[in-house]
Amino acid sequence: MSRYVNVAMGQLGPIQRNDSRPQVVARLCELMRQAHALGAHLIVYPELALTTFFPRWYIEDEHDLNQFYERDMPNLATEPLFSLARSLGVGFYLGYAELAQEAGCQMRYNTSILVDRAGQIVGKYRKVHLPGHRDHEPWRRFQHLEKRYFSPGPGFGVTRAFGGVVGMALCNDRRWPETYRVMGLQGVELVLIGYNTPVHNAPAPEHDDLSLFHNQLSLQAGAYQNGTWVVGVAKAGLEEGVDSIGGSCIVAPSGEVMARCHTKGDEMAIARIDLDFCAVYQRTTFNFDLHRQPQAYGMIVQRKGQTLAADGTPLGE
Ligand code: ING
Repeated sequence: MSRYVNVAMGQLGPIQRNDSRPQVVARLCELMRQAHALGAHLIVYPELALTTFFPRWYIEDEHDLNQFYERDMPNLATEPLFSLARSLGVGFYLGYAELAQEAGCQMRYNTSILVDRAGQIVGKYRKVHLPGHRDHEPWRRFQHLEKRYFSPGPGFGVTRAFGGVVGMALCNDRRWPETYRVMGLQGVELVLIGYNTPVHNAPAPEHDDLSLFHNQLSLQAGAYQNGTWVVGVAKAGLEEGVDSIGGSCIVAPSGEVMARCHTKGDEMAIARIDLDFCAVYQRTTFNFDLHRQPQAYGMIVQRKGQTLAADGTPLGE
């Protein structure tokens, strides 16, 4: 008897700076209702899905910065989403900026949670790969200050939920093969990834025309090379003058795109996911126990960056 999960993408269009959390939560609830009408068990929302993508600004005032973070989850603003989840029996993945108190210290994380069909938080992830930069770089059309506004999380775990093994990642994580492999080694069958990806990448503008391609390539590679389902969901469109890609899609363990969104606004699309299909790849081509050679991979963990180039010059960042 196959283990099916009906998974919906809850893609968001832009969230402008002055859009209130109640306004945004109402949009998330509308997407959940649409997903429920088509039989969804789970809906995946984007990264930082409660606010505008504020790392695009250099914000000096800590009080101004803190307004983009959640201290508690659920909280007053998100409670309607949790209670709708409970009443409809639809779980969700939600990305948000987390302000945490750890051993008396205030910590900031780019966080996602996994909520089950009873509306209970069953998993929490803190983004490991923080792209961008730490200091104000006025030469850029817009900033990307995730290294300033967040601390990296401890790693990639998995959660038993929705009848299978579910993992989470956030945005830039999807570009790094290590993300999927660490979860693959834990038997992941469904990886959920929200993202905010500007079309323009200031350090490498020649990538801009390929931003949708690189998004899909990363999701497909991660899925195929670990025999897992991967769901990538965007916050898309023109947000505070910055255009971000759409490209939300659901990728099968074969690497095939099974469902996608086709707009850059709020859009729900759904796929019937067969978790048992993972075995078709995890028990054959990507049978890690049979085929992997960890003794050959030591460099992957021992080194952070590349060594010197052949001519002895240090390689760029
Ligand atoms: N955004 C982008 C992402 O990795 C980026 C940052 C864009 C990196 C384009 C490289 C190229 O999709 C976030 N939020 O990580």
